Amino acid sequence: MGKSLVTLVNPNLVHPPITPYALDILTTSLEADGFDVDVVDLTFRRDDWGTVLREYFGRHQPMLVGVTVRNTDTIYAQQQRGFLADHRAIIDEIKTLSAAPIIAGGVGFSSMPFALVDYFDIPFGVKGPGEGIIVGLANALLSGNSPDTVPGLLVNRGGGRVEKIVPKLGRRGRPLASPLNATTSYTRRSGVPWKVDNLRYYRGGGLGNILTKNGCAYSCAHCVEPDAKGTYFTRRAVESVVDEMEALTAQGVYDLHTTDSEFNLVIAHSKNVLREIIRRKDTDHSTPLHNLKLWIYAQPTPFDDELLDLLVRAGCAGINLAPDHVRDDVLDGWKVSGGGRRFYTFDDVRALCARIAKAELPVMVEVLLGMPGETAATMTDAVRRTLDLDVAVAGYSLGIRAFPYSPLGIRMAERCAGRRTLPGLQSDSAVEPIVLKPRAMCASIVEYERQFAFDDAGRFRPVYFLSPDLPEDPATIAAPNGRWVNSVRLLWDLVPSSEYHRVMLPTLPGLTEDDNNYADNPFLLKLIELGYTGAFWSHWPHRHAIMSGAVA
Ligand code: B12
Ligand code: SF4
Repeated sequence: MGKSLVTLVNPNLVHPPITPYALDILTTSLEADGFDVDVVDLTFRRDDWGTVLREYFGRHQPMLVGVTVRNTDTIYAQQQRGFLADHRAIIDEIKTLSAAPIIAGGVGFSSMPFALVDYFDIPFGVKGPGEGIIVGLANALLSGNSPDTVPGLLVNRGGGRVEKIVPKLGRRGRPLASPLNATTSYTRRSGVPWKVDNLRYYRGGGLGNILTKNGCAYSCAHCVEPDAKGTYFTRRAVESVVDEMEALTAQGVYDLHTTDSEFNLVIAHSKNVLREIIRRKDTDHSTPLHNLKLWIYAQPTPFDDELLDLLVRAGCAGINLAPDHVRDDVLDGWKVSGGGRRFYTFDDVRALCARIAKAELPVMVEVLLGMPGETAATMTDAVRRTLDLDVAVAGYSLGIRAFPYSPLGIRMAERCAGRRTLPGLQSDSAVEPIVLKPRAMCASIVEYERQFAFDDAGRFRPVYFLSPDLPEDPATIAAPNGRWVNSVRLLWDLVPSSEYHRVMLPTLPGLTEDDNNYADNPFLLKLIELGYTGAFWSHWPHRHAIMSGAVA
């Protein structure tokens, strides 16, 4: 028996299921501090989650309930599906079943945490890594201390007022105590009741996951991650990371996707992780790491030959590379380091793809179309030049979700200045022009964040940006819910049908059967049913044969 019981709930109802890694991390820290922890996972019971909650809370009275909110919505311009209403329904049900206070966190949650504490009407929240803070809160509640003594905690004062308990800051404005457990291995389990079941997720989703470092110090205009995860890199201890990989592969979870924002930034650390995997494989013929298949997210630089060689030897199975575009005029001021400098050119991308192809590692390149300055000409150039790359799959998306603290979102709010909408701001569910206010014009942080997900009447209205310089009718651009249909069609026209097999394109209802959205994607669900594992994109070129049953 531990000090007291903390219950962690996973409300993610999207399939294929993704292991709620965060809950293993929180469990590790809470257990290390002497708490009992139950994980109530609703993902595999998405059709009867109410029953699960009623049965669980009928028998258990935790002192604190934690809810993880991984995604706010699909962030996919052509299928703008929201998850917040489902999450709120689950949280409301927990409130009727348990008197325990509720705390929420998660990467999606952290993209608008003040607004979501208010929206879910819960007493507490956390932005960014939450293991230190949830342990602090559980101890404060247990000992009768005020939650206001927990640095970094978001506290709901009611009436739309949410405050952050200011942490003590040290060098370069970083908190004195790291909110992240960067030293120990996180406990990963399979088949243990009331814990995250890593093997079940692997069988049901084809991937496990592993974190080697947290945060991102870069400042790409479209990106929510530096703000939501942390604006600096916190490296995890190399031994602990590889111990964890060994534990997962021993449980039969062979395909591990990195959950770093980008695996190759802080390249010395990435190499050390890979060297440690190789060292164990070379010295121990029985280590389950021989079964490891590692899938990584990477930027085009830094990426030298040594990194490539180490990746191959460590068991890398595929690289998801994000050059995002090919043209300097579009990338300038967009893909930049924390200091505002561009960190790669398209020549770097071309050379890197050639080197990786030589090493026979599959690559998917991601291209993000529709950012400011995009025209039919720049889009044409981007498609042509990326199709020339020697890669297994090229994925194109059109339009970007604007978030309260992504550089693009901040800029859009400043340019609207609470007075006018901007050409390019769009939401499928908007019923009036989208007029954003900068933070300084809002009465509270809650008001500032909320406008990126809800309209004035409280309806879900996620804000997207699509370049108004693309070949759309003026009426489409003027309408708050206009669809960039011409641009989607243009994209399809730019790709010769001989290339369709290896290309992921945005779709519109009725335009095509192919869909590159991960959430409840029919092809993906079929892959899982047939027992495929590994990154979704690696099977994409064979999708027609797989769907028609020609390959199993
Ligand atoms: C890897 C990844 C993927 C992989 C996952 C592979 C795998 N098996 O894990 C794939 C490609 C499959 C994927 C899919 C999707 N993804 Co994704 N993904 C990521 C990525 C890079 C890592 C997520 C992760 O596991 N992080 C590591 C964990 C440990 O960190 P964490 O969850 O933040 O947890 C910490 C804190 O948040 C906090 N915390 C978390 N929960 C809680 C709870 C409490 C109570 C407390 C106190 C604290 C707390 O403490 C934790 C430990 O420090 C993130 C971006 C990022 N850098 O995190 C995007 C990201 C989470 N994905 C995103 C999205 C949108 C999706 C999709 C919906 C895309 C789509 N339309 O199909 C799908 C989701 C489908 C689903 N079933 O949920 C968005 C979410 C944005 C948002 N606002 O909602 C992100 C942020 C990417 C982005 N830049 O926008 N994804
Ligand atoms: S490198 Fe850029 S795109 Fe990648 S996580 Fe960092 S800020 Fe986001």
